[in-house]
Amino acid sequence: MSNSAEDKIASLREQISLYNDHYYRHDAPIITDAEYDRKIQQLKKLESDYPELITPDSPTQKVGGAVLDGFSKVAHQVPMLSLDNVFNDDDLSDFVVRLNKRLDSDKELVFCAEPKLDGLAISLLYEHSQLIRAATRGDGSVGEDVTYNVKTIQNIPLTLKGDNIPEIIEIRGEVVMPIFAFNSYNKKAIEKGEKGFANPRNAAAGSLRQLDSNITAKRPLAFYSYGIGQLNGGDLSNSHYQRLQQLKKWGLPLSDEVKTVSGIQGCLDYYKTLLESRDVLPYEIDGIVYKIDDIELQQKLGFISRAPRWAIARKFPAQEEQTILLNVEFQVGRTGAITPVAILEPVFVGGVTISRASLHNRDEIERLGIKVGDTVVVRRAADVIPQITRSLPKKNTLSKDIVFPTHCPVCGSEIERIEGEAIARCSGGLYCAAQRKEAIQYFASRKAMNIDGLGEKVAEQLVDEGLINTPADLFSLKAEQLVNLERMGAKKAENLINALKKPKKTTFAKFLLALGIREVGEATAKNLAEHFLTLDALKQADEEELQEVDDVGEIVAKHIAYFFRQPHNLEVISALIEAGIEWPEISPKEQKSLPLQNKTYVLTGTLAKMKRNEAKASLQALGAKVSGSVSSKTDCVVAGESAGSKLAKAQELNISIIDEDELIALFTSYETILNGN
Ligand code: JCF
Repeated sequence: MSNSAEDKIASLREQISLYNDHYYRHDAPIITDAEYDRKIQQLKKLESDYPELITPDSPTQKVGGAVLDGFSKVAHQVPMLSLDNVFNDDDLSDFVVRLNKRLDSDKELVFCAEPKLDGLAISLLYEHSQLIRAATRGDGSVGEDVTYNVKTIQNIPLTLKGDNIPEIIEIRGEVVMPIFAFNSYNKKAIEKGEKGFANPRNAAAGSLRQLDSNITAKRPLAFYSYGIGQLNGGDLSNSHYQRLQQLKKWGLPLSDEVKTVSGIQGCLDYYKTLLESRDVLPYEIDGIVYKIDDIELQQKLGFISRAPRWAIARKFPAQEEQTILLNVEFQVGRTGAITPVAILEPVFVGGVTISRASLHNRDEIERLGIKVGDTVVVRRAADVIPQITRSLPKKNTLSKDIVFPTHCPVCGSEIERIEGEAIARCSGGLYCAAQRKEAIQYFASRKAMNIDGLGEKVAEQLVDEGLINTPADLFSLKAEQLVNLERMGAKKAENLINALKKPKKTTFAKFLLALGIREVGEATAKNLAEHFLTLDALKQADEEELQEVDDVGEIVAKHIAYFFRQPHNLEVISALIEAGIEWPEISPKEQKSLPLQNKTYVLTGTLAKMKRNEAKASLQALGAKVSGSVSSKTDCVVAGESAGSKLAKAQELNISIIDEDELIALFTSYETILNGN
């Protein structure tokens, strides 16, 4: 016997016992299930090589659960066992072959097959049809009394209904949080700034093991039966499958997927079918459970310390693996959105090797609380993009904070993050190479500069070939430069050059739209043009003045002001004007003459009879500017309830002040204008 085997065994047992503690006692695993299974397999292998080292307290010999303080203890009359696992078809076949040998029979064995739900095992004790006690599995002999909590689970009947109900029957099954419920619960938790659960299994276990059943009652849990423990009376079938169907008739929930299958091939086929429908099941499953269907054969086979000999779990490939976060890169999208991307030590999960995963945005990084160097969990469900779902406790004390850049990694422009928005963006706009294609395409689009023959493909080629960097460069293109582009030719090139002559005569509104300022669409561009009349006036407007424009709120005003502060954008604008783009001046006379033309109003305090937005819109409809602060330029202050410093300032500056009723009277007198007549 090698000393190192003994050491390895001791070390594995110690590790596993720590993992068990976190998983079963705290409902907060510190490694993935896949990693845990590998540790158990390693230990099993060593123990089978050195059977003299097996001890009854080895994690391979006992059920891993724990009993929490605060719950009453329940002794299970019939031990609540766990299951042995296999991870491939060969080991599953070996299991069936072994059973045939043990039973000294070569008849094809019939199995009851079912999905292995990833939740928490529970025992429900019914006496005279009444649910009198519910318990967790605990260590298999002693569990926790969770009767009050379990009674809040909607699909568990408090009374069994039907014929031939045994005097005493203990039903065993799994409590889960259905995936749909888990997702919506977590979404809400995250919106509230809470952490959410790592996965549906933790959600179920954490919800059920609450000392306050009011908390459990608020959690969307569900139960599915898988077997019977203690049993007195009744006259049950000798088939495990038929017994489960009987439970269903008495009102107990049963998974729709439970089936009987025959022999090795039957087991393999069932596995394949269920693996394919894994993602459409309402609950998370981590494998298949096969049980000998004949109860007499089950009894003949009996069990070893922690698991029955007549059952096996065939695990599915893991959807979650752990790996190291090596670095975080920041990508710039076509709209300037900055996306942090996790660079991972490559890991095989869900059938593919993953080395990168989007971290979405800064909020997500904060929520995950991850640092470079951390061990993270990567999840990849079939056909879903890989996600980092959580970080595991630090192994690496040298972890480094993820630093969000202040400047665009592509063009060096400042990165802008509007308060209340999750996405940070490069402010480079027209100047940033990452955004060039998008910007040029938008510039040329029908509703903006309307350049015929300049669609997505051509814009891409022009940028990729280095023929243009900004929309201004479009106007110095020569036909000779275009003819060699793919699918272009002389005729098309000439057409495009001709088309580029036309948009030079445009309107101020279309020009503004073409600049692609964030959140400035057609309507806003038109309002801006009509309000400011000239490009210079617009460039100089501050956020407050911008908000005087119809439809321009705080955020849009920020975007506009920001855009015109960027030197790169001003350069592109100058180049465009120099290239000959022009528009007819909008004469102030074209504006409708309105009663409050050139008057500036300030709204302050609380309005009781109308919304502030409505008041603002009506004032603007009458031609007034509505400003956020009182100055010598203010013509009138509307003071609502508990108006404060702005009212005082108006008094100080001797500005005319009206109350809400006077404002309403004003609106009434201009009713015809406000109603659009
Ligand atoms: O779905 C399960 N997690 C599950 C666990 C299903 C079963 O039929 C089980 C089990 C644990 C022990 N059967 C046993 C005997």
